[in-house]
Amino acid sequence: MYGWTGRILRIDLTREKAVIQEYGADFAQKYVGGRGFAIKILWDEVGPEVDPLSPENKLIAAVGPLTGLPGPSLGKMVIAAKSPLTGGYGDGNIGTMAAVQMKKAGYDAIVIEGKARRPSYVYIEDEEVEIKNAEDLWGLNTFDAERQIRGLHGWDTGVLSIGPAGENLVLYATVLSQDGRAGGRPGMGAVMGSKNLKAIAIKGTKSIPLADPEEYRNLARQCYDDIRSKPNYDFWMRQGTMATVEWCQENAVLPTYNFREGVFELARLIDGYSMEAMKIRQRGCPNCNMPCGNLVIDVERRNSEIDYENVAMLGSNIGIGHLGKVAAINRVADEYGLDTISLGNSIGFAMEATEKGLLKDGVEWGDYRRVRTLVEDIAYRRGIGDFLADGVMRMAEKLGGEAKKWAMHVKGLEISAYNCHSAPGMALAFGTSPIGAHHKDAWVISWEVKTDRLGYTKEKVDKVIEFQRIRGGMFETLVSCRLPWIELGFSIEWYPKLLKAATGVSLTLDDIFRTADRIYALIRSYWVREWGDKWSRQMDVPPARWFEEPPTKGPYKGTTLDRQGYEQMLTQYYQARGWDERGVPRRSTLESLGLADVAQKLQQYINLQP
Ligand code: PTT
Ligand code: SF4
Repeated sequence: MYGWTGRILRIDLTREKAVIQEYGADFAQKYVGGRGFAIKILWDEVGPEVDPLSPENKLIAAVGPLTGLPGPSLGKMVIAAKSPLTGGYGDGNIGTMAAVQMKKAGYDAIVIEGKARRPSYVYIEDEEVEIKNAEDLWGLNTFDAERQIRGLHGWDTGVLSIGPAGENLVLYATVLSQDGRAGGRPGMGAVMGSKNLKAIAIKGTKSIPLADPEEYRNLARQCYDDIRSKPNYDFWMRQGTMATVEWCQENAVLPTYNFREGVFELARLIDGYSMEAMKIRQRGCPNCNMPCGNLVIDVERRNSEIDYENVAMLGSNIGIGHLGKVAAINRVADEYGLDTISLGNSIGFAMEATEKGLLKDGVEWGDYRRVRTLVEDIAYRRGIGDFLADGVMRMAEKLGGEAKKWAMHVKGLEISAYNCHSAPGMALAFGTSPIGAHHKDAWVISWEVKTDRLGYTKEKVDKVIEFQRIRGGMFETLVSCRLPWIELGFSIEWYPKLLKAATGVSLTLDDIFRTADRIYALIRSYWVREWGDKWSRQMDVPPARWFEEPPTKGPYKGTTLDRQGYEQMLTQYYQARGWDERGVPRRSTLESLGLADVAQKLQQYINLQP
């Protein structure tokens, strides 16, 4: 095979053994890579009996046929496991040298199971795999841990590490790399911590064989040139994702005060222009010629790499209108290894609970000093921090009463930074996202605000599915960054060409979308198997706040989602996907996607409709 390495490295931390598993072209073409490989392995090997924080859970790092090649924004990797936060399928996408090195070491996926008997890290150099003592690294933040590991193994080593949050099993602990790249929102860092695994360090020395190297080089050069020539390239290089703050404020979708409002009175102070005034430089993932990591100096005079989601969730959503302070909170979240989106949600929820008199010694809106210490308390599960460390779904269960109405999550994963009182299509995207409420699979909101914004239409349902196929399907399996397409209008037609030159395999976009549908059906089957007869379509419905509590400010003041309209779109979504009215894939759908074996197994857990 070309493009693919045809090899999966399996590491058992309990038995201290590593084996290489080979796979063939059929598997490669059926699941492509990244998320496709991850869900197939989890479906086959990690069932409902497995506690996500037990040695039996498997942590999967997976790349795709384009990852690591010299080409635009191809330095990314999927990190997946059964999620301790949601109990379902969890993954994230991180830009890191580890992705490139993994491919050069000759692996498409690394699967880690078991639990090391003491704090350890895994060092991989081509076929050499060592489980090394990490007692001296345990307790270090992610920046220091990575620096020490690279000091030992060379500065070109790709490193994925966790901080104290992962070690202390904070349910939204994430995995960090390169001082500010983060991936695995649904607790992939906690899964590493539960395995006593501080880090994965990887180096590869091989070249990646290509089907048509010359054609590939030509195409890659054209792609880089095309990206650089886009009209909004210069502005992107100035602000990156931070331009979204202004856009969200203008469109009244900026999450504010725990998603109560869509506009923030201090938005101007945390937007892309404020960031530009503080920016010292920019950096990004390997192979990217449109780097989006904006580095600023925070109020503690340290560097912090900020993106839109971090700033909205740790700024407007918790009432902090000072970018230097937001950046300082973001910096410590990166050091401790906490997902900023779930963190901003958990703090926002605690602030609202304090305001409502439900939480003693809580935290007030906008109280930077208290938040700064609280983040540390969360990472070490100290005092009230322990309560926040489990995420908003569990916080609401503990508070009881009406609290679940304003616990902003879907399936246990906290909602990312778009307020949807007046965006039904985006609400559906959050509701049906395969990992819980994340925007990565279908960011339809930018299209929605330009169309029939308040409508509950089939067109919106189709748009959600179209985006899920491209974003959640194509980009998460190839594995490549989606931002050139979204932000600069780089055409998706390039990808089948790159794939053909790299692998020799001709797949049209429609072929790729069919694979995406297969992966979606498999992920949905995974969720249903986990939940069994407790599964219901209510798991695809966003929190009551958006249906019942209208915002009090901005152009969409007084607007809420319409429950009937939402349910109607959800039914249309299920029909379009070939799932039944409960949101369970039909037997015929699974069979037509080449998943007859999955149908057979799923039938043991829930009655499948034909
Ligand atoms: C992603 C989520 C996002 S989405 C952001 S900002 W964004 C937050 N970033 C965090 C961070 O930083 N530190 C931290 N401690 N926690 C964080 N949590 C949040 O995680 C990121 C970019 C961005 S910036 C986005 S949109 C795109 N996401 C992609 C994706 O999902 N798939 C893909 N094929 N390409 C993508 N390109 C873009 O990558 P999760 P990164 Mg990320 C400081 O991980 O779990 O998917 O959640 O990986 O390398 O940092 O790049 O406005
Ligand atoms: Fe990484 Fe940003 Fe470049 Fe995407 S655009 S590859 S996230 S630096």
